[in-house]
Amino acid sequence: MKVSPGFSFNGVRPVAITGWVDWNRDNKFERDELVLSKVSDTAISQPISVPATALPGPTRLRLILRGTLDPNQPSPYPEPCGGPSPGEVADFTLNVL
Ligand SMILES: [Ca+2]
Repeated sequence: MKVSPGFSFNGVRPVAITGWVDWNRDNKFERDELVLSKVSDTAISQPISVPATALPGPTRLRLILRGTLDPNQPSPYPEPCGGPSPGEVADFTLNVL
């Protein structure tokens, strides 16, 4: 997987990038489903290993980008269902074979 943060959040760079995959398709992102957590202002590539327990079929991938200089956040990495501020959340579909 390659992620390119193409913009900043109110001039805040770099950004924290997290990725989650709902491998067991239970509509929850559990701690062991975190596949990416990096701070960068350039494109990053991250290999993803599909766990043997992953269910085949359409699977949700969530990417969250958040500005890392928010003084109200104790960690640059947001939770999968938390609102990144400033930031952006996007969901994609992986087809697990
Ligand atoms: Ca899950």
